[in-house]
Order: sequence, then C-alpha cells, then structure tokens
Amino acid sequence: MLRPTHSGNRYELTSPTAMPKADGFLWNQKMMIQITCRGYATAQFMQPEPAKYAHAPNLEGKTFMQPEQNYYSHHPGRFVYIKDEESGELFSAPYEPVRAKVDQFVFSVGKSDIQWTVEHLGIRVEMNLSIPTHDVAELWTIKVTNTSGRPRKISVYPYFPIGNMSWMNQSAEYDEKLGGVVASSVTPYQKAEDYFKNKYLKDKTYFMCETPPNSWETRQQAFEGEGGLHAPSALEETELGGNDARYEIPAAAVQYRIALKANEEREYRFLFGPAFDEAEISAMCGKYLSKEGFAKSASDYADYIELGRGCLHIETPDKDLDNFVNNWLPRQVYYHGDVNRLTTDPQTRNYLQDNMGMSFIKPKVARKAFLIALGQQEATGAMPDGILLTEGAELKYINQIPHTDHCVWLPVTLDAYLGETGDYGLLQEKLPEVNGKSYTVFEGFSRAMDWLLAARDERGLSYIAQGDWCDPMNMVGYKGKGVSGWLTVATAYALILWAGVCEHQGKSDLAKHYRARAQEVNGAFNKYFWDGEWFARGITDDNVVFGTQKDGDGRIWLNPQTWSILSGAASAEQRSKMLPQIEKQLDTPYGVTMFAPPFSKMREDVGRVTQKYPGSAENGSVYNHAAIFYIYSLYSIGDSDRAYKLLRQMLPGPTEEDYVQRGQLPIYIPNYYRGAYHQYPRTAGRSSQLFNTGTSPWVYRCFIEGLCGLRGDVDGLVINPQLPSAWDAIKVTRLFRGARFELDIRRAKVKEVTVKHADKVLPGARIKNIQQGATYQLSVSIPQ
Ligand code: CEZ
Repeated sequence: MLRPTHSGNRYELTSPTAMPKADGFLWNQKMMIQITCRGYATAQFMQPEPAKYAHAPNLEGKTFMQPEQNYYSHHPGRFVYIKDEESGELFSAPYEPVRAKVDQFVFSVGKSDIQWTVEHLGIRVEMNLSIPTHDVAELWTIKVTNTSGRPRKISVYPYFPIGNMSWMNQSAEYDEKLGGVVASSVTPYQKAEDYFKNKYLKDKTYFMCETPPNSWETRQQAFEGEGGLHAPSALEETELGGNDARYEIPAAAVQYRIALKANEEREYRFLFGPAFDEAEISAMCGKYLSKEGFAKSASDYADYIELGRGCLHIETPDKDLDNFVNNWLPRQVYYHGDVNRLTTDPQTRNYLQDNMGMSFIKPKVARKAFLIALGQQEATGAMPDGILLTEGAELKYINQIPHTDHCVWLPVTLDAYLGETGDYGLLQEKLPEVNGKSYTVFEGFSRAMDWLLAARDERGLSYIAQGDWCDPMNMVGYKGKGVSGWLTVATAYALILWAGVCEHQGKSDLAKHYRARAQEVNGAFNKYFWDGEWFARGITDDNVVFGTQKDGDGRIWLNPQTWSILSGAASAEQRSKMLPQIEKQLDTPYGVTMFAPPFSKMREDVGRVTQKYPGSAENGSVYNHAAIFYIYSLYSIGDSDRAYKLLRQMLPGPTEEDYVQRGQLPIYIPNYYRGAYHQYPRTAGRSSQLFNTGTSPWVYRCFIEGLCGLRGDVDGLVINPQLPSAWDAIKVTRLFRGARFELDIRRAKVKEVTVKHADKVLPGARIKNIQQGATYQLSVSIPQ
C-alpha cells in the first residue's frame, strides 16, 4: 500500500481510500501547494500577504494554516474526468470527484513533483504537478493512454474549480487568443486606502491549455448541473456548454474528444495560476507552456530543491529511518528556512528556530536572520512577538498577543549556529540604531538576556503575560502576576548558553554574571515548582500552582521537565523521578504527549489551551515540538535509548497499521499527532497533516548532534555518537565547515569513544584544523 521508490526519493501510495488525507507539498519562495492523494488542493501565494487563486465555493475566512483541514466534495482540487464515448461510463483522476473504484491507483510524491497514475476502463491517466522556481503557477501534465488493446473513443475533461473569488466582482470567460479560461475578480475591501493597496493584486486566475480543447465551460453551476460532481450534467452532452460566468462561481473545465488506437497516448499540458492581467498570462504561457518550457522548469526546480539536501547521510539498521533522514527531513527543514511558513510576520520564536535549521542547510541565511531579528529588538531589550519581513507587513493573529519567551530563543538558536559554523564574527556586527543608540549583535544578545532577567517577579520567576512557548496558555498571567515555570528554566538555560559565548569572547566578568543569575533562576525554579516527582508548569495570577500531583487534568507537563534537564535545574535524583513519571503518564505508541491528562473543560486561570479539543493541538496531543525538545534534552544527558525510541515514534510507520492510524506519508513530521490515548484511542495518533512546525530543525539537530554525535565547537568537530543499544554499527557522511567526514561507527571493546584518523587516535575524540574541501575518513569505536 505504501512504499519508498527511486532510492527513497519518492513515496508511493497505492490506495486512494486507506489514508484519504495523505498528501505532498511543493513550494518556492512565492507559493506553496499541498495536495492530497485524492486531488484536493490548498495553494497559497504571496503578494506579499498570502492569497489564493483557487477558492472554496463559499465565502472563505482568512487565517493562518490550520491542522486537520477537512476536505469535502466541493473543496478546491485538480481533477480530470474521463468519459467512454461509446458506453457513457465515467471515472475521474486522481480519485475525486467521481470516486469510481479504479483498477490501479498510484499517488507518487517526489521532492520536486507529485504524480498520479490511475487506470480504469482500459484507460490510463497520468498526472504530474510541478511548480516553477521563481514564479507562481502550477504546471500540469496530463497523459492518457489506451491500454485496452482496441480502438477507443473517449473524452478527457480537466476540471479545475476556481471557486468564490470575491463578493464584489467575479466572472470568467474562455479567451481564444490566450488559449484558456480566464477568471477575473476584485479582492473585496471597504476602506478607501485599501483600494491603493489592492490595485496591483493578481486578481485573475487562469487555466491555459497548450492544446486547444474541443469545448469548454467556465460557469461552475453549468458544469455540475443537477448531476452533482459525481456525474456532472455537462458531461452528458456531446460538448461542454461554452458558457461564461457573470458574477457566478467560476471554474475551468475543457474537453478533448479523441479517438485512440490500441496503446496510443496523448499528452496535454496546462498552466494554472494567478495573474494581474492578460499580458502577464501571455508571458507565463510563453515562458512555460510547452514541452521544453515544462522540462526546463522541472529541472530548474529540482536543482532548487536539491540546494536543501542538508549535511547528513546515515546508514543504520533502520532503512525507513535512513530514508527519512537522508531524503525528506532536510527538505522540510529547508522549506521552513526558505519561506518562513509563507507569512510576512513570522512569530519571533518560529523565525529563529526555522532559521536554526538553516544553520545546517544554508548558514548564510541563518546568519542574516539573526541580524534581521535583532534589528527589530525593542528599546527595552525585548524581542517583538513577530519579525516583519516585508515593507508594510503588520503583526497579525497571534502576534498581537503579548508573549514573554521570545528572547530565550536567541541564545538557543545561536548555539546551533555557532556549533555549525564557528562564525563568532557575527557577534561583532552592528545593529541598526534604536533611540539614537547603536549596538553590536553581542550587545543585542546581552540586552535580551537582561530583559529576561528583568521580566521576573519578586520570587525570581518569569512573568507569562498572555503566553509563553505555549501560545494558547493565555490566562495564567493576563492580570499581570502569573508566572511560567517553563519560561523560568528556559531563561536559566538561555543565560547559561549566553554565558558560554561571553566566556569565549573574553568577557569573563559577564560570563560569571550570567552564570550566577542562571543559578539563582534555577534555584527559584526548584523552590517554587518542584512537586516531589516532577516540576509544575506555572503559577496563576491568583497564586495557584498548576501541573502538579493535585491536578486532575493537566497534571504533568513535558516542557518544564525537559528544560530543567537542559538548564541543570534538575539534579540527577530529580531526573530519576521525573523520567519514569513521563514514561508512565505521557508516553503513547505515537510519541510523548505535551501534557496529560488533556483538559476536558475550560480552566479560566490557564486559558484557551484548555478549550481546545482534548488530545488535539496544545491540549495534550503528541505535540512534536515539545516532544523533540525532550528528546534533545535526553541526548544532552546521554539517555540514548529513550531518545531514540521517541525519535522513531515521531515518524509514521513502518507498519501498515501505524500508517493508517496516523494517516500521513513519512515525508514530513506534522506539528502533532492526536493524544488522549487513554480517553480516545480511536483518534490517538492521527496526524494534523500540518507540515509547518518548529519540530523539523530540532529533529535534524538531534540526528546530527545527538544520535550521530557530530557537533562543532570553536575550532573543530567533536565526535560522540549515541546509538540506541540495539544497534552495533552505523555509517555516516557529514558535511561540516566545507569538509566531508565519512565515519564508520562501531561498537568495540573501548571504555570511551575512540576516533581514528589515518590510523592515529584523535585526542578527546575531536578533530581540529579542518581543511576546506578535504574528505576525512574516520573510524569510530564506541563502548559496547
Ligand atoms: O502555533 C504554534 C506556534 O507557531 O504553537 C506553538 C508555538 O510555540 C509556535 O510558535 C505552541 O503553542 O494560536 C493557536 O492556538 C495555535 O494553535 C498556535 O498556537 C499554533 C499553530 O498550531 C501553528 O500553526
């Protein structure tokens, strides 16, 4: 039903019904499209705010990308109907809208294209979707082949619904000159000043055909008629109606009436996308809409995706895992760093972590991100809730809610960047002036640390305001008093990391200062949050500690435990109590949940998180971002078996049962899998199908620095693999600071990790003086 092909470069799913929401996604810096095995699609492009060119048939609400999107028969999608002109029988590819039980079905997700092969009634339909590297458009190839062994007469009808474009103005026509359907609209607005903002928006959607069709339809209702999408009325006629749409819902449907000899095939190409005007459509057609244009675009796009191949290649006993880490994980990391989740105002913590991933892929991009983010630091040293990336961008949605954790992410992500690049020069860069003062990056970091230290109460605990890392934890401290346990230890961890950098920069006084403050913070955290077996999550405005043994719902939370391991607040003895409790209360077959039990009703002194559906999103799901922090912390204490088990659970499969339960292909890590394992086992494990998540850079980091144990320091690479005990050996190729490392890692009778290069043992299992362009073959022995 599900298998990797092409050396793991593609995944194929052979059922349209087993995992109906299984999907793939393609992106470039201007657009993104997510499409399911059944043909439903969600596409967005930036102008510069995210916009759509194919809409739902009703009025759409605007929001950021949401988990567990539902699809319905009239959901936007890309379809092809096939009608047997002799028998009148009908089916559609990929599967929707007809839902005929087809003879063969293959959904094949590649890194730079998505394909389907569907065979039924002796006709094979092959669909291929690709996108350009720098433009917004979908390039569709649709090939039909007569596999029946006898001459056939069929009609081929691509059907691309365009949906409700605007309540002010929408229409569609077939444009003979351009060779396709052009739908026009006016983005709705009410304020006069918005007219000038909207004036140059791409308000047209086009569907251009390389081969002129025999007939067309542009009015959705005329196409569908009384037959419904399963059997559109328009397909009962010899030809499509050739109607226009006049303030009616547009659609692009065209017909090719063809006769095919046995084994004969026809190939059609289409261009679907948004445009400002006819001239732009015509230019897009000139550039792309030909066999050569498509081929060139596909190869350019494959090259662009290949730039995200990352810095790690592993060969372990687990082939499915290798496949994911080598082929798909860096792609997801690259996506995040490359497009910032298609927002113009990414949340500051997301922006920093998404760029942390770029440290491993395109470190220059990560470097620039620190400068951009710190360039927006406030006069107080606080970091804003979101980072504005384009002129005229505004803080929207969640970025209008005050969160207090953003400064923490600076040293946390810098740690990965410096480990990877050793680029301490970044710290000397000058930032733009604030209030007439100009600071260096180094000073910006210190100011952020000082802000964190200042934003604490008389007990030394960090205020939470209307949220910390957990966005919807908005009512713990909205009256101004509540504090976050997690943010308190996260502050300590940030200070410790920053002290290390200060030390390296020769500022030992500052280093001492921040270390001492970190100790105080850890002390306060211990004093107020230790609950006997684990740490509590927070203290409300009314001084109620929560996340404790006394609580029914929300009794134990992962984040405070995790970060107490990282910050050193938890002693070895405390850890030995916490870890078994996490295992007992939070583990599920699909990973470790963010807290348990999920809240079953609103808790007004905790907030919105308790109102989410139990086991979904932040309300006690396997929220992978929280899970990966925990895994990272386990590697930091050498608990490699626990770490590996959870890391493996983050990936769907490899059993068929697991794939079906999660409902997702192993080509990305979603932001969550449903939790509430004990309350709602039927839905536990279900994927959110949302590939926007800060999880991916951390997963990559855990494989690189944790499992493979290949982390850079000031002037070298330290080697300390942490294989799960069931593994005897792995092979790793690691690209690092311009050199290539090929490691053969095996268990042997050694007391500590022993690394040999050219038959010499490297002192401290560390390699220095790395030469750009060189290849190092290292043989690594690790204790049995
Ligand atoms: O957004 C993520 C944020 O992007 O939630 C994380 C947070 O750390 C990330 O920065 C944990 O809260 O507002 C909401 O209720 C949403 O659920 C967001 O919290 C959530 C979305 O799932 C992401 O698309």
